[in-house]
Amino acid sequence: MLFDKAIVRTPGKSVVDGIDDYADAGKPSYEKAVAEHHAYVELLKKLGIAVTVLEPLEQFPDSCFVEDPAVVFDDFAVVTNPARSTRQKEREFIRPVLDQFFEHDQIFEITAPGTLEGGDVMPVDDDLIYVGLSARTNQAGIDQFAKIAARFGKTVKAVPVEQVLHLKTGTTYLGDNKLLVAGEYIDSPCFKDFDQLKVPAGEDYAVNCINTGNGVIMPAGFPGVHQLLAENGFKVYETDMSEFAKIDGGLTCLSLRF
Ligand code: CIR
Repeated sequence: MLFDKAIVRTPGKSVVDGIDDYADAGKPSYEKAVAEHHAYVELLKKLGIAVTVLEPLEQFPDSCFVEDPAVVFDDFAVVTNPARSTRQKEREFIRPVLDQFFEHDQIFEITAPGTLEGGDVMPVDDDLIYVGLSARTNQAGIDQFAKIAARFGKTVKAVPVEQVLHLKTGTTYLGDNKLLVAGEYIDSPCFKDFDQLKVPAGEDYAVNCINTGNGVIMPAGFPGVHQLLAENGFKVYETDMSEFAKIDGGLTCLSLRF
């Protein structure tokens, strides 16, 4: 098992107004989003994860994407500084939650002019973390994060994100040197030392997967990625993400895992 705890936040009715910079596929249905979220939580539980479910925050349409305002590891946590104004104050609501799991001196903060969102943070082993330099995460944010991570013996490598929202919208790490890659990260020199599992054309959304250690969770409806994961020896679990996909959200965005 790669993690045994997860924190999630139930979507509020305002989820229909979540930021949609990329998908352009209409507004999500609140009822369907809640049902999909519930199924996601149940699947995590079934795979042995202890899930903390937070109350909806109606004033923040994107607050179910709890991965962005914080980054968590076994021994420290970072409250980030989300770039978009409608998301910035989510940090104030995640801090008290982190206080339940971490000591005061294990919690750090990214501050202006630094911006950083958890969707850009991809740990690949115990001491290496890739961080996307994206529309949401700037160099000042990466520099602050790298200093914090260094205190815990971790090295940060910055990777440009040009065509997608966050780094993990384009690649996710499955463990054992296996990297699922799509679009701009296929054959990218940044990741040349990994065994690249290349997402077939038209299935880029499904690059955002979660390896729980007891199986890989992937979004429903992408047979090419399902086959790719199965061929590589992973037990695969699909869950419907249709409503979150409409506001650029993937599987990893919906939880903090540690
Ligand atoms: C946003 O644009 O901020 C949300 N609509 C989607 C956030 C997705 N988060 C993630 O990939 N970690």
